[in-house]
Amino acid sequence: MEIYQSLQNWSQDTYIKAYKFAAHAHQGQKVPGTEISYIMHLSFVSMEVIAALNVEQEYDGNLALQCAILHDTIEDTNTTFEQIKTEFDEAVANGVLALTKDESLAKHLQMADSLRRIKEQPPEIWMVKLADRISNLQAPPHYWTQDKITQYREEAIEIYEALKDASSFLASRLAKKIEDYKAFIE
Ligand SMILES: [Mn+2]
Repeated sequence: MEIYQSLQNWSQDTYIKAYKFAAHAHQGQKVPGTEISYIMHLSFVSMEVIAALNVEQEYDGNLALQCAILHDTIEDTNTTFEQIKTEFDEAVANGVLALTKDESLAKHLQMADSLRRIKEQPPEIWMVKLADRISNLQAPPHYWTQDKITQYREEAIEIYEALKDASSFLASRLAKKIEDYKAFIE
């Protein structure tokens, strides 16, 4: 039997552990505007990260993927920073916290604040934010107004400008999604 010398820089077992944790944490949540389980979003975000890791092999794939899968746990579930630190490690917990909006701030300040905190983290965390917005630039929920859709696209440009240096693969994919998203603006 041939042993395949993989260049893969992440582990399936690490992925599964994070995914199970997130599946429990997000249990019962749906993708907004649909009846689809919320974890589909986590599958898409982590898939985008894996696609980037295939070609940008200098990154810590386990850090990127754990943060991709867990990125909404502090923001959207009862999960705490301490729990993630205990169950995973401090780098993962710091990454997830940076990816969490500070809801004590006024809404219009939250994105700039989050981007500033993400930029203090390693590039793997920047990649997750790029992958998150790539995944979210699909057809908007039916109840979004034109203003909201326009604003969401502008916010995506802000994310692109702030974080593009972490991954040219994800940056070019996000640029394409931002272009395509014009189709939803009347
Ligand atoms: Mn997300």
